[in-house]
Amino acid sequence: MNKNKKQVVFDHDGGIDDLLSLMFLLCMDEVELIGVCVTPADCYPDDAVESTLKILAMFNQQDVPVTVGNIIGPNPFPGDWRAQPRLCRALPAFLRTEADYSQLKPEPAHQWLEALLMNAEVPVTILMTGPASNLAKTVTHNPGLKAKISRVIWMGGAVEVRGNVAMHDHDGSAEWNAYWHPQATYDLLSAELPLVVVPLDATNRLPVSWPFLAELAKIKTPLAELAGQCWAATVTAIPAYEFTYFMWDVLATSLLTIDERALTIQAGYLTASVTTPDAGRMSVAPAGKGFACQWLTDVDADAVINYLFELLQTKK
Ligand code: AGV
Ligand code: CA
Repeated sequence: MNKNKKQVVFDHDGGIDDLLSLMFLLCMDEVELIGVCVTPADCYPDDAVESTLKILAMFNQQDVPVTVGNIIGPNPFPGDWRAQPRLCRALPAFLRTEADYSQLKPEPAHQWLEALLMNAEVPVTILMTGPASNLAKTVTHNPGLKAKISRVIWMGGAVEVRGNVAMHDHDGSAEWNAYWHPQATYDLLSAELPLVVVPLDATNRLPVSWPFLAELAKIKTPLAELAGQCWAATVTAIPAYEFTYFMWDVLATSLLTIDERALTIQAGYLTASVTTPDAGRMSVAPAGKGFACQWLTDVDADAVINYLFELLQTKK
């Protein structure tokens, strides 16, 4: 363990921007990745595990343990979305790389996380870019472990903007990570961890736009090329009701190390609904009714993009 580096557990759910997030995280010199949890939400876990192991191998991180969650939220993601990141497995850079399956540990993610926190000598940062089911279960089961967590960054929720769920049992007010397992969302908030939520309010500023892709294409490193290929896969494969892919998870990941002047962070109280028709909806609540946390209300998109480009250029 390198005590000068931030100790980070990354819990993701295998989407294309989750995989991009793993690449960016591994470019950060100030971060030591100590484990990856795969939540079987917006992915098929076999795809997500293989792509995760291959990205770790690309960065020579074959010592990092990987686990898969066995908690399944009540509101499954659309199958087309879950299948979309399989495309990454077909890219030449992935096909050329060997996955080391000895990194894949047999215990379910939340059990692995509980043991990791129990044994942690220094507080751990937890980055989550999928539903919060593993951490919610861990801290509900063993609240004493909260002392071992220095910061939680979670991409999830829509606070003062509309959500992105379009399902027959829903009024559209929730974001998908919060909706997949509404009770986990509530449990995460009610644990009152040192939590920063990265909701759609902020990620809406960062669409994967054609000008963005054109700027990225000017960086001619192998990693920038690979990132461009992954993002290219997001411009068409989107079902009818939503045509824009955003840098949801990548923004949340950048919070690990970005200069905070790029961010507008609000402190207050949030709560979440667990019932239809607005399950997973997050809202601001008065003190006593909601749970203390912080959330991003806005972000300087140019500053974030410049930072991402910097990361791509400094590594390999
Ligand atoms: O709601 C955003 C979350 C992020 O963690 N995910 C995708 C990101 O990984 C769900 C999602 C919303 N819209 C989507 C999503 C879309 N059009 N395609 C795939 N996933
Ligand atoms: Ca995700």
